[in-house]
Amino acid sequence: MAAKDKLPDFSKVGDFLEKNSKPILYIGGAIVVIFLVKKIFGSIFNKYPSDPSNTVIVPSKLSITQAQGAQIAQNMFEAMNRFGTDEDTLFDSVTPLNSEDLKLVVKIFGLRSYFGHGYGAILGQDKSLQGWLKAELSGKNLEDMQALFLERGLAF
Ligand SMILES: [Ca+2]
Repeated sequence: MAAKDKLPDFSKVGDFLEKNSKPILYIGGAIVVIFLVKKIFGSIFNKYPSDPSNTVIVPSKLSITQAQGAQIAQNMFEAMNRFGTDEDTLFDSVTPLNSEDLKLVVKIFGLRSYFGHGYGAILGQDKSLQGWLKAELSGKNLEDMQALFLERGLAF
């Protein structure tokens, strides 16, 4: 009977939530669903091909500076983070790089959330530079880019 006596209080709380917080609950629920979907699909597709954050770079083998590597990573990001893809910028970016340079660019690029045609913070999946390239390029362009990476010891 004690539980029954408390029921009106719970009902009031329920009424309050129903009247005032329904939109917030829906949004909260939607966010939970999005993160669950990200988690589930992320375990299948995420971090492709792998998180490069622990890659060891040998400075003496670099032909570019850290700043140049950062600029190249940014240029490649911008070439992909748009509707369609600026293929010329991608190939012009990778072609002059040696193996260590490309490793540095991949490391600086890190994992960035990809959704649809470019960056997507909430719905996206974390992808490495190679993951972005695989999502953005197709056919001959993808094969040619994979060949450039393979020549530099970074097959994907
Ligand atoms: Ca794009």
